Amino acid sequence: MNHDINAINQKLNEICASWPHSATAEAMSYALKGKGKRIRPLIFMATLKSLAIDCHDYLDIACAIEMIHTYSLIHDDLPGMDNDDYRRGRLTCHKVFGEPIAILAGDSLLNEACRVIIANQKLDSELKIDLIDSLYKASGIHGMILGQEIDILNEEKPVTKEILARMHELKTGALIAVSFKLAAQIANQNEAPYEKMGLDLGLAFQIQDDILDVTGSFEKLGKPVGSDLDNNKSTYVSLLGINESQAQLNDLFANIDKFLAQYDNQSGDLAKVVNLIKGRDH
Ligand code: GRG
Repeated sequence: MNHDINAINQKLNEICASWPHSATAEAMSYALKGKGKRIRPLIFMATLKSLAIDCHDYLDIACAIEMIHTYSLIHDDLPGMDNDDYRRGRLTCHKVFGEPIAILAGDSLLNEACRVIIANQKLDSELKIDLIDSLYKASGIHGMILGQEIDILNEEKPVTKEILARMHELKTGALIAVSFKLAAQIANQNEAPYEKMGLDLGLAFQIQDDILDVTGSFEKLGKPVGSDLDNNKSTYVSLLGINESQAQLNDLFANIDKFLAQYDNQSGDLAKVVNLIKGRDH
């Protein structure tokens, strides 16, 4: 796993070095090089490995996913959204570079992610178009952005468990699910079970996030605890309490284990990433 994280970080450094010297590029690199867990690119690489594909040929695609995730974090932290001062253990992008440059940095990461996929040497053009379609569908108005909108429009309102689940499926689940899906597309496998597993894992990830927002610490999380409550957000914990949230989390992980028993290969690469998520404290 550490080897994969190092490979992702090395490739991200190369991508950052390709940008013209500018304040925006500096802000993009600052946000990307923070201590992210690299969960989404690790999922993508582990899924490729479980399908017996050499994931190192597709490190650039792994980085494209991380670039889109990082753009979403920069924009989510802006004063017009969650207005957060800390992310990945240090000041947020807009706190260091100012709001206008942080907006441009997020926009540019979204653009550059597409260019990085186009530049891949291994994939044929048709498959590249399919991958770009899946990734931008998941991160745009059909996925993450719609989830973010539901989140914003429901702030300070009591929401049902169904609305909360849909919001998280789109906001957090879609990008995690597409990390599985892109690997299945490259391996020319049926994408459906991978996407379903990704949505379950995305929801589990989000419930954990809600629990950690209450039980975590600034040192571990790299951001203040209780920020959801401070922003008057409905969370699994505020809706169901810690015990019921934990029970739902256990059910989701039980489903995920069933998937792993069927689809993970003997090297257990996907199980390693799932275990990383199961045991996370930030
Ligand atoms: C602004 C378009 C737009 C979308 C924002 C993903 C998102 C939508 C907002 C992030 C807010 C948030 C903290 C959601 C909870 C789940 C989540 C995505 C946590 C951050 O992901 P990690 O834990 O972060 O993988 P690292 O820093 O490890 O990469």
